[in-house]
Amino acid sequence: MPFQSKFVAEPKTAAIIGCLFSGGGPRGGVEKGPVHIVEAGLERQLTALGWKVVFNGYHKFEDMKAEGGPPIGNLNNPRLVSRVNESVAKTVGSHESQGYLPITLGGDHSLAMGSISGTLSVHPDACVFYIDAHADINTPETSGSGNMHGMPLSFVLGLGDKIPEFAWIKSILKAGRLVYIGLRDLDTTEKQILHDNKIKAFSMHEVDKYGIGKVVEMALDHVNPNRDLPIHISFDIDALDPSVAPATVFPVRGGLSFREGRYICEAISDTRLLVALDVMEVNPTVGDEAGVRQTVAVACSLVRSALGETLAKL
Ligand SMILES: [Mn+2]
Repeated sequence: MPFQSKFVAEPKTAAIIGCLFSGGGPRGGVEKGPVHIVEAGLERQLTALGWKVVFNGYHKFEDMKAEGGPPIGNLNNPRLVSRVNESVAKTVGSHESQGYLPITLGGDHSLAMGSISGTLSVHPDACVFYIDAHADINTPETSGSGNMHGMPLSFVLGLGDKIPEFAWIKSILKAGRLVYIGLRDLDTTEKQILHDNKIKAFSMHEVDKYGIGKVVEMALDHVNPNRDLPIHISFDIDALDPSVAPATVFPVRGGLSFREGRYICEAISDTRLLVALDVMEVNPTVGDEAGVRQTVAVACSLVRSALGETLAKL
């Protein structure tokens, strides 16, 4: 069945937002992810699925200077992360307000702060499927590392102390509109945050126990019981097992299979409610060339499955 969404205008148009950014993580390399994904032929692959594709070059954020200023807690690069994400939020929001489907390619996962904020600026009732090995929900107060790719959700949920630098984040995601799939490596502080805020999470334990089909259905029942709210998918490539997607900085054993990852995208695509997709943390500087090529191909495949390529109803 070709892709359809209540929220995407005809002719269906995908906007590729390639964010060459690694300032939210501990080391570089991940800023090269989008170039590899685009050069693998993503535009052509989406065109073959019947999409118009808008790609206005990469976002390099070179004009963003954010040096100096007093430290903000233990945060690394807080001003740069804030400005980059404010810009990403505007870009994502402007595409969605035109009826386009933005595909935000990272880069490190701090970019979800911007992409999800952009979606909420246009669709305040949107829900978020966060597909990740990690919870990315530390607050500046609970983070041990200060790396902001481990915190985007605490910002979009409005948790933790308010930081003036991030006052541009105005649309707040309700905890009941967030659901995780694929978790398997959480800090104790993050488990507490999930518990305190009653956030629904389907870890790999639930994927094993129920199977991916049932898990996606239960996740939809939780965040989108009437199947009428817009859906934003934020997919960290490290949700997949390292044997499937090795080129990422924080691989964790026991992850989603290739088919499980694709199934999540296919099933959400089937709801006709998709408004935005992120694919994050592909790092072409990790591992050997074959592993990078495989990870990039898998990333493209996830995008295609969210945009209508499916094994259902052949
Ligand atoms: Mn992540």
